[in-house]
Amino acid sequence: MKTETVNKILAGNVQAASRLIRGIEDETPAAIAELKNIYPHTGKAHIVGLTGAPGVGKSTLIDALIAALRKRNRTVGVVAVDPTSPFSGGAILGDRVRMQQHCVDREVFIRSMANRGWAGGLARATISAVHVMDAMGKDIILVETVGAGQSEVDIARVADTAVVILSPISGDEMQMIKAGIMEIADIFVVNKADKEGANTIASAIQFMLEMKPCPPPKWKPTILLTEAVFNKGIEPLVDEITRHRQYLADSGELEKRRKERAKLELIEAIESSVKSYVLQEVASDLEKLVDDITRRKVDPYTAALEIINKFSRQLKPDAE
Ligand SMILES: Nc1nc2c(ncn2[C@@H]2O[C@H](COP(=O)(O)OP(=O)(O)O)[C@@H](O)[C@H]2O)c(=O)[nH]1
Ligand SMILES: [Mg+2]
Repeated sequence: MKTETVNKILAGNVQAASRLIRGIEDETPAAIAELKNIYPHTGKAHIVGLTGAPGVGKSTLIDALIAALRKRNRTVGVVAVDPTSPFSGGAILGDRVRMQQHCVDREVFIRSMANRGWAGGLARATISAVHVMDAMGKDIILVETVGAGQSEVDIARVADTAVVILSPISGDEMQMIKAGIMEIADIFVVNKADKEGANTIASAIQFMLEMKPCPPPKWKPTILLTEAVFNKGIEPLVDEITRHRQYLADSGELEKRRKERAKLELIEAIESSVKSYVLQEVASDLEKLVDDITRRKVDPYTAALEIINKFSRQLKPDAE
């Protein structure tokens, strides 16, 4: 259905898009319903995830990438998932301020997602914001996430192309390797190459890549050195991102990745709908069950199974 909001978003209207994303963050029913109308208009953008520990230079790099992409006449969307201080409850302002220079450019749309502490919602809100920007017609959408298992947003679940960023002074390489983040990288960036130790990190990544299992993967990740703050190494990064998109399309991998993501999104949607439906239905019994569990009359798993069994009997009246 083409509502007024949809028409505005398809035309690239920033206010309408912002309003919808805010609605999705707040999980208002109207915004969730509007997503349904947006969805048929998505799937065109190249979604690029940029992940790395705090301070490696992701935002600075994105800033430089925006400028380089605009020079190539590509329209850009940015979704920044910020780590949130549990005290302030707000997104870190720095990112917004730093990327502000592009705000006047109509072809660039930037949103910082604030994690207000709701479980599982951040991933969903992020993916939805990506969908909105996709519908707006952005050619490329950059998603900034904090890596190393600190974020609930897994870029592999959002992005077509995963860029993993390290820096010589972050000292988080081992952590990244442990967290399995290296495996999802399509492109490696060693930022702050102006600092000592960049080549050491690049060699360590190279060494690790050579230990990849047989048969070797079709796509061999490249390791690029950048100095985001001095705008160095940005053009080769844009080239590599573009090359990866081409590889995805040519190899059939794009289709495969998008299918996997659609499946994850579906499963997540089922989980959350079933959960809210069941909880609503058993609301009156919940208190009693909780009491029973607290008194050790029943364990949580058996109690959960009993609820589920009750539902499946309702769904299949002939069973039993
Ligand atoms: N020396 C140096 N500093 C950089 C470089 N890129 C970013 N920085 C600085 O590193 C700090 C963290 O950058 P930021 O983009 O906020 O990192 P993020 O947390 O990964 O988004 C800032 O003070 C940047 O100016 C670089 O290439 N070289
Ligand atoms: Mg940042």
